[in-house]
Amino acid sequence: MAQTNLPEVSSKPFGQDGKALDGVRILDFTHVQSGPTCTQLLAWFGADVIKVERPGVGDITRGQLVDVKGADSLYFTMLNHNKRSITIDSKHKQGKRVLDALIKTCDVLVENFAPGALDRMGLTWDYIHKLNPRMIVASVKGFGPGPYEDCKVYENVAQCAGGSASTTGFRDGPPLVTGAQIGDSGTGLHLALGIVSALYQRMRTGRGQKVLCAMQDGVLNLARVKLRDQQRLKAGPLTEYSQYGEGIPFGDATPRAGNDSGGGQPGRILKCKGWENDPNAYIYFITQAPVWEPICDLIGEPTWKTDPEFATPKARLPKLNQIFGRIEQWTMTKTKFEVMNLCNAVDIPVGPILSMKEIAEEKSLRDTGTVVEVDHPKRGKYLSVGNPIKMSDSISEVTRSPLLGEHTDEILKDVLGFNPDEIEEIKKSGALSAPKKEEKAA
Ligand code: CAO
Repeated sequence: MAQTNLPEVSSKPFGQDGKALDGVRILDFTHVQSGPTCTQLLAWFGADVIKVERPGVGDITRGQLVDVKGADSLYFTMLNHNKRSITIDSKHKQGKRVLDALIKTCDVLVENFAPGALDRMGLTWDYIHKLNPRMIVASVKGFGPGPYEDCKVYENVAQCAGGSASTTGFRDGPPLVTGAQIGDSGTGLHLALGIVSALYQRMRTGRGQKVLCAMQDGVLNLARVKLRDQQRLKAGPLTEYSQYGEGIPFGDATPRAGNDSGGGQPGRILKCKGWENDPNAYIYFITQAPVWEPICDLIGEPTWKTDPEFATPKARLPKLNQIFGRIEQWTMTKTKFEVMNLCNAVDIPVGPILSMKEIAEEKSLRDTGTVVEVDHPKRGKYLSVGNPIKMSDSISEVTRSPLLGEHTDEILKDVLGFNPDEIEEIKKSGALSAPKKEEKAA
């Protein structure tokens, strides 16, 4: 066994011996999407996440894309479950006092401010490390060190800079960004892994460290197969790309591959019954080599099983348009779910194009807690995505996002141990509340 200094094996039933990150306290200085995704995951694993927000305003997303007047937006509520909120003006002297106390008591500070903003608050690594040498300081930035390190970055900027946009879309169309938030949520996921690893290393070293995830790096990590293809170009055309079969020469950079599969198994999105009126009546169909024969039988082309023009994957590569055209003639006679049932029965991998409406209504996703209904005092019931990482001994429950500053008092008293006089003094200073209108105007 690799580790010998572990405690006794728990005798409690699985799921009843606390959560994975019980006892870990996070000073959550994140906003918008990338950072909040990370701290939400940590909260689901049991960490006590204390979100620090600017008095009166809070995370800017609270008021963005508002659908229920007077309530926090879905943008905010869906990214900040299971957290507590405290309002602090981080540039106010008394605000700094509260922040210092938080730094001393927390294990991790997570932030995704614009480059330099944390330093401008006086919270440099040296300052934090001196106050609490055990603290892990985790940051999302747009770019790592280099020519662009000072740039502010949002999702689509990262998708473009990380190689995703140049390789997404159709060859004869412009670069495309994807709907999945690989720049924001993807980088938040990467950061969460860095934090958990740093916590693990701290058990050995006793000290904290800096953890940095640049969004460009996170996107590139997810687009790794496209850098693979970039290097393969030197050895000749990328035969699994449709443009090879179409006789279109390759340039010097990985091209956009439309809906071609990124692996060695050719795949396409094909129309299904009803496509004329339903924008999602499509299915992803993969002509995986081991199931070529069942495919031929299903689509009514049994001779293709033995015809040397079609029988081997190599022979099929230049004819993918013809082959998928024939398969589509068949899929167009069935709904996407009928195709799914018929194909899965003979182990042909296919993916129905599910709309968000269908996903929201899918019972199995509700049953596993991947889609959850959450109640909120100001907006009522809404749907959210629960923890996609399921653990048998650390069960996630999704609780609603906090109202702005909802936990300010309990954090000052219970977490930081300030006495009533100190709390009064801090509050009176204005460090925890929005400036009055006249002060703002002045
Ligand atoms: N009290 C006082 N001031 C506060 C505060 C608080 N509680 N919280 C934030 N602020 C201040 C910051 O100190 C900063 O002030 P200065 O610029 O004067 O130092 C100011 O608010 C604005 O912070 P910001 O620059 O981070 O915010 P922005 O809206 O201008 O930029 C974003 C947003 C996302 C582009 C930028 O934060 C960024 O590039 N972050 C890193 C990359 C990232 O995470 N991007 C993904 C965003 S998710 O889509």
